[in-house]
Amino acid sequence: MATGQLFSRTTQALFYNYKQLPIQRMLDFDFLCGRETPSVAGIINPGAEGFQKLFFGQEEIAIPVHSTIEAACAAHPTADVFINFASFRSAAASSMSALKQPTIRVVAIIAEGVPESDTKQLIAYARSNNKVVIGPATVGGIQAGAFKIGDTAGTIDNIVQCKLYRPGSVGFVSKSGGMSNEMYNTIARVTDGIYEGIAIGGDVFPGSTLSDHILRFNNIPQVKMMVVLGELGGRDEYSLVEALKQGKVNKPVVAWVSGTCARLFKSEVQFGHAGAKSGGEMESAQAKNQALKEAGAVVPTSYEAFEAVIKETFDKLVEEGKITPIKEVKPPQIPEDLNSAIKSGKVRAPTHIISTISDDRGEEPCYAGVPMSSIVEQGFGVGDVISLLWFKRSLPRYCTKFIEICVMLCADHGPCVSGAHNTIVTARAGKDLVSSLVSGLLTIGPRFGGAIDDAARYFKDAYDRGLTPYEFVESMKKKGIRVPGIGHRIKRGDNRDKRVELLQLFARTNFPSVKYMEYAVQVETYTLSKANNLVLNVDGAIGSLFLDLLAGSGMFTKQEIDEIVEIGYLNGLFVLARSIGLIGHTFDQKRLKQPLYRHPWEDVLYTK
Ligand code: Q5B
Repeated sequence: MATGQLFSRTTQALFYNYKQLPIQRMLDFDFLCGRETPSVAGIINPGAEGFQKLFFGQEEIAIPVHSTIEAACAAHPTADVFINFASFRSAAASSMSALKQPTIRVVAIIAEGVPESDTKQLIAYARSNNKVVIGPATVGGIQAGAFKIGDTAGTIDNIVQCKLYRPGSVGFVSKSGGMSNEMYNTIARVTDGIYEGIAIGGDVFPGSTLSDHILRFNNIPQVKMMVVLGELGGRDEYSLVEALKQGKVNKPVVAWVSGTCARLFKSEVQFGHAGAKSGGEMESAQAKNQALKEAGAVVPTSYEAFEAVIKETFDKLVEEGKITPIKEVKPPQIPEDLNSAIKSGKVRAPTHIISTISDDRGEEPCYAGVPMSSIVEQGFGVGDVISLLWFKRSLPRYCTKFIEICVMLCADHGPCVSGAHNTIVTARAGKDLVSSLVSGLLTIGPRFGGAIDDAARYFKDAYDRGLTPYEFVESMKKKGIRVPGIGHRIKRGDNRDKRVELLQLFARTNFPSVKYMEYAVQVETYTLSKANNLVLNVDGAIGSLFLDLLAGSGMFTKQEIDEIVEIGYLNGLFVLARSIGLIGHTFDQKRLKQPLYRHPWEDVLYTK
């Protein structure tokens, strides 16, 4: 293992597998420490490329995302730490790829359950290439005031509490990541704090050992004393015992091996970590504590006494003048995320969107307050859903049935009408469903299918003002406006539109009143006397009948009816209905494998 420092205030890492929270925690730590550059240079998200937006203090930064380890290393040649958040299935392969990159020096493997044979290969490769592996099954490590791996040391509050935003004099190494958080706190209470802390991970074969890190700390001048937290199981602590015995460590080591309670159990006990099981006597916590003590480490009598001996050792170093207590600095305040501040009730923020028709936040989505399950259980139809989402109320069945009839009757009117023609041409140009549909929908307007709202507006105005059909039509003529809802390209007085007849029949049978429709029929009688094509068309029939529905259902105030007519809800019925046909025409053309459409020359008048 390389001697000395693993990290510095300029160390940058590549983060494998996009995990928003640990990356953000690293960047928050950077800000807290006053780093100038973010500690995450790039993210590797296999198969994806681009950028991820994250916060660096108050500012948002875009961190590049690379699809391969090779590409990330090439793009960030100074990033020498690889933080591997891959699952246990892919952690070994990705870690080996990273170790093989010349730019990578340290690999931290977070996953638990990496096969031991794979870990052994990683260790062998790392050692023979002078690289460092931290983990597997680790939270990582931290150099106070400089660099932090992933979730190490937990929340920002904890980091501030443990004074990890600035370096202290203690080198700490443990097996357990969870216990390292506890120890950062303990050490901060009784010393000037951590210089560097590493959790080597709880597997039987850790990538780097307790003694690897102690020997490294021994070479770092800023580290004045070391604290070790081992655990029962395995023999890792004995390499530290050997190092102590051989005099390779000349700074005080305070150590405790946890798991002394294992003796209270009659059979072999497996604790949380894969490596933490009581094996033979040598692997017991008692034996290891004894061996460490005999080798010269300061070993307390129990975990409870650990804090006191750390304090004693630190105070002694201060007394001897080997440690000069550092000047405290106040870390900057990390801006709180808006979401968590809102959640905790600390701030309020104006919303950017207001919505009153649906809500998907509960257990099931609701349309105008009606849950999906009720819609299904009560046998609601499309008409009911339209009445909830467009009119925000449950309309009587005859109304929703009328809406459904409108949708069914207007779903299509053959391939020759404007909308279908456009859709067909678009589909034959090789465009996709949405493009073909939209090109057809865009033809809906005042002449084609989109005259329903205007028909309702003009018929309502004329009827409410008591104009005779003659006065109405002639006043429109004077203004040069064609009566919306009147006239058709192929329908005639002697060839009525069947759809209009069906709608009228339904309304006469079911509506309490059809006064607006009867008025439209009188208008038609007058326009037919002028020209045989000036029939009441489907737009005019729907427009006038919807006025009757709104007025006769008793579900709308006069003001609401005026608003519906003014806003113009009713063309929506044609848009919705005709989408069904336009989608059908798109599929039809695709199914028939129709080639690119080209309009024939003979059908164009070329003139100057
Ligand atoms: N004249 C629909 O016209 C059409 C008049 C009028 C007074 C009128 C025309 C019109 C109002 C808009 C309307 C919805 C453009 C139609 C639909 C869906 C569809 C379509 C499908 C489907 C047809 C001949 C003479 C001229 C005009 C006069 C015509 N309309 N006068 N009020 N409303 N209607 N649109 O046949 O003296 O010779 O100059 O704009 O309600 O789109 O199936 O195809 O389901 O897909 O082209 O049903 O009526 O008649 O332009 O040759 O005019 O009649 O002023 O008089 P045409 P033009 P003059 S339903």
